[in-house]
Amino acid sequence: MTNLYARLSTRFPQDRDQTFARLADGARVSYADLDDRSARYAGLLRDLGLAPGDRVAVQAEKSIEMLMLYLGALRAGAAFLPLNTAYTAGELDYFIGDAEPALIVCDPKRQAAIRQIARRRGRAKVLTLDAAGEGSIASQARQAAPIEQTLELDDAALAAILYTSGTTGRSKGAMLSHGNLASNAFTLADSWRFTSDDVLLHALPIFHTHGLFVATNVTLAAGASMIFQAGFDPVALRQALPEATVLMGVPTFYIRLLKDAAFTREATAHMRLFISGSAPLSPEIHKAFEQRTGHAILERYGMTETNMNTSNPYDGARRPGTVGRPLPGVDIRIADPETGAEMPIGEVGVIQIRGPNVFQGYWRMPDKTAAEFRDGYFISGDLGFIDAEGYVSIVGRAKDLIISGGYNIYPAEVENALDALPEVRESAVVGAPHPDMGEGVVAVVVPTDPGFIDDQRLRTQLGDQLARFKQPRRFVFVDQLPKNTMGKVQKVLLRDQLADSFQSATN
Ligand code: MCA
Ligand code: AMP
Repeated sequence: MTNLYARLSTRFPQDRDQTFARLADGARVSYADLDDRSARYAGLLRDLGLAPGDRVAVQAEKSIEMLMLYLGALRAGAAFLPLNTAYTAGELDYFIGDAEPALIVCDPKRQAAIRQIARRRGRAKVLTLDAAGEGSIASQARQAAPIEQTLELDDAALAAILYTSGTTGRSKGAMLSHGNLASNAFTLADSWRFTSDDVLLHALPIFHTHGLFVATNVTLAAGASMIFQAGFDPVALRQALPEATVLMGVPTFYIRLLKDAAFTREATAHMRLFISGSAPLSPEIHKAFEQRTGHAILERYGMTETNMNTSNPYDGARRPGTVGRPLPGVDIRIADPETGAEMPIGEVGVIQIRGPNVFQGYWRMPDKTAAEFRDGYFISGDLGFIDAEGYVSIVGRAKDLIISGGYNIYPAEVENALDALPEVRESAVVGAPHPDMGEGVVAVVVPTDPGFIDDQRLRTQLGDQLARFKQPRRFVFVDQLPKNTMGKVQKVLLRDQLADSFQSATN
């Protein structure tokens, strides 16, 4: 039995009337509801003619219905392909062209644009789902006959494709198998001592690994329940704390929670565990949080391609500034970036990862996949070291990547978009420390006409091309970019020069 849903369901509560999710309007979804609704989605996908491995691309606002569709796709053996709601039509065009989904589910408001793309890019059917969980797919699923049996699959069967941007600016679809997701879900549920009594406060988006796999699969793997919120709202979150036991968030959640004076030791007294990941949590925030609430945030480290790799211990020291030890079953080694030789303890190199959590490769990119592995280890592109007690610290990135509020932005993609504008001769995009988002995007632009400084004109043009979170928050106009003798832009120098860009920022 390797279908992820079938494996998770072995841990569902005996009494299927137990709650799986509580929603903002007070409604409750039981495990029996989950089983029935996901079986209907699986039945609908089968009726629509989807074969195992066919892609279901979904760009929809967060709703419990979207989770039912995810589980239905697992049960039918279809590959779930969630897309950030911020993606523009231009970005979607690439994903749809590359993934060739058999079905696209989108917000009714975007239906016309998506239908156009679908027509141009293949033969995908288009159905709708809105923020309230209503739409053509929801009504068809209600009418559909439930699948009789969750499909039996191999461990390696494709469960999901998640796109991650690339250093060249071209996004790659990371293929995650049922076995990848199952191994990580059970390992994390054990490591973090999840039980059926847990109530996870779910405020993350569900189109990424963190909110979809870590938060949802771990809850299911423990037969636990969740308070399902539409997004991060510090007040709604604080009000739910007395009913919850665990929160999973990106560092920006914790930075913002600390700004709320009512977020106190008493307010968090019912909580068992606060977990952070997706971006570095500063030791200052870790300490301030512990001082305020008495809770030491448990930081862990993961990637779309690998799920979670390391975690600070549940029992034992949660060390600020470290991401903890490799999870059970996961091998981590630190390699010399040039030679690939393994580095001694305490020395910095590229973090490489091996284990049942590591993905199956990039969709239709075998060469790119091969280039990112060495001796069976996936080359993360993160720089770090392991100390004598096995704790991993991440100190930087060998890849040119900005992480803002837990979202990844590849500078090459933003530079390509900028360079294509007539006003821009060339550009360099770097991340600068940002008090709220961790890092903020700064564009250094050499204009075609000297003296041009109209950043608003550039912003407007980028608006239809790049998701809002990828767009530069600051523009700096220069006569020329600093380059080395090879003609390569010296980003280290730019990062130093622009380090104060968001010192007093509210934007
Ligand atoms: C929203 N905006 C952003 C971001 N989010 N800009 C840069 N970076 C962001 N992360 C834009 C909005 O479009 C808006 O633009 C403006 O910034 C201000 O929005 P604001 O209201 O402040 O933002 P928000 O809606 O409160 O969102 C901030 C957030 C959210 C709550 C931190 O970004 C979030 O939920 N992040 C979590 C991301 C996540 O789940 N990452 C996991 C990836 P305008 O004003 O122009 O409209 S999985 C992963 O990384 C690995 C596997 C792992 O280890 O987990
Ligand atoms: P993604 O491509 O969205 O999966 O992002 C993965 C990247 O997020 C990793 O390669 C790291 O650079 C970063 N990341 C995730 N968790 C942490 C963490 N706890 N500390 C530092 N960086 C992290």
